[in-house]
Amino acid sequence: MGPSFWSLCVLLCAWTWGKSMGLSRRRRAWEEKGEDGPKKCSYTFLVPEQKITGPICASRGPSLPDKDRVTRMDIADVRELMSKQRREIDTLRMVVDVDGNMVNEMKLLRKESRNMNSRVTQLYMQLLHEIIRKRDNSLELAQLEGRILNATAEALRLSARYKDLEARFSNLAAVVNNQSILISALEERCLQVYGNHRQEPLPPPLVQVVPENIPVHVPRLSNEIQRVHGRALPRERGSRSGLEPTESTLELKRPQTGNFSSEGPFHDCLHAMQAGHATTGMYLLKPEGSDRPMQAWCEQDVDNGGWTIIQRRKDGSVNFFRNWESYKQGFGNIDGEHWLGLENIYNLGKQGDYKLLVELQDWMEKKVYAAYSSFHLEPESEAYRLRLGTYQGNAGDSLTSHNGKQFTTLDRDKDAFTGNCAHFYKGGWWYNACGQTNLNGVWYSGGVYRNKFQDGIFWADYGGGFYSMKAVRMMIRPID
Ligand SMILES: [Ca+2]
Repeated sequence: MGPSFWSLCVLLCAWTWGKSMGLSRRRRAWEEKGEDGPKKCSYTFLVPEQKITGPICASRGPSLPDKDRVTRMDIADVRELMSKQRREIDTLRMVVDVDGNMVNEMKLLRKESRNMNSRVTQLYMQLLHEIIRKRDNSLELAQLEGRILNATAEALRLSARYKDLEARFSNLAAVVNNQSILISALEERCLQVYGNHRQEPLPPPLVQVVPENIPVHVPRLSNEIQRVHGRALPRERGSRSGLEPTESTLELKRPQTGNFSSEGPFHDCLHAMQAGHATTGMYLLKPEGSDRPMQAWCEQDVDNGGWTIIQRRKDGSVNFFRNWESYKQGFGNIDGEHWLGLENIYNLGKQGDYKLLVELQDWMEKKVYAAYSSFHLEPESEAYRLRLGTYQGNAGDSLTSHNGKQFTTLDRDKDAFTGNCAHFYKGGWWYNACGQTNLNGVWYSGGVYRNKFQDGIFWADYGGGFYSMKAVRMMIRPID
């Protein structure tokens, strides 16, 4: 259908619409006048085809009255309403979308909340576990403290008991000492009363000095026990029962182990140290004016070093009950027990002004010392008379009473006693009658010993006459 057709239709409609309007006005006039109108006729309207976007209500029934007819205004209203509803729908859809996002977020938040809850639960369980563990630790600590307290109380009790035993032992040792003295006196009286014609020399008086505190060693072994285990002791070792004097002179042997300096000879150990030999050990010495070298042990660590060892006791491995020649030449092992020799000591001492240090060690490993400000020996023609300076130390002065005395051995009696002190004291020494110390006596294991004579390695001012030292060293050094 072309545009001319649509134009024709519009014109026809306009014409018919004008006629109908005129007729309708005339009909209303007729109706107002109460007259019957002209004959009814029907009209056909051709309207342009329209694009319907919304719902259309159509009725197939009888034609609606005018007031019920759909007009353009109604359609526009409907369209406006529809568009409004559409906008509202869009709005609602957007709201729905937003709500959907919120729902997702809520879901995520709920999931996160669940995770947090499980984490909180886990932490709570851990906390409970920690609390229980700490409570257990507290209990354990309390138990440990209790045990420590018990152990401390036990230690205190044992300490008190030990002190008590120590005091009782000191008393007993003093009693033993006194009884030994008493027994000796009784024996002497017995001999006098009943007349003994064997012409045995009277023993020397026993040392009366018994300090209040005798060094205590646990377990304390007596010389009796020592004899029971005699096979464990060196053959040379002195013992009361089988002790015989030794006449041979032991050569001073080079030790198999230990320090040994091949340099030298030096005048003394201080000379060796000043020559750069600061290591304690064995050195070759040759005092000035002496025609023969000797081996000696140099102590370079004690008291600034430079000390020449002239005598050493430590384990009873060497017999010190020897004759004059042996004491003159020296004997023993330089790295163990030995006597450097009176002639060597004399040669060392005449080089200058020397001092003497006596180091004593008891059976509790305690060390004490006695130092003398000067020391030298007179020549053999004077039987190596001892010349000492003043005492200083913590062992007590038991050697000054021997100052000015000559040396006595079993075969050369130079002491002030009627008999020979070397016979009773089982050694060689600058005996008086017989004296306050006997460092070349018999090495007794355990400290306190019991014997008819005081022949142990005693230092009367430290331990009394019946306490034998575990270790002794005598050393000399030029005065600074
Ligand atoms: Ca004598």
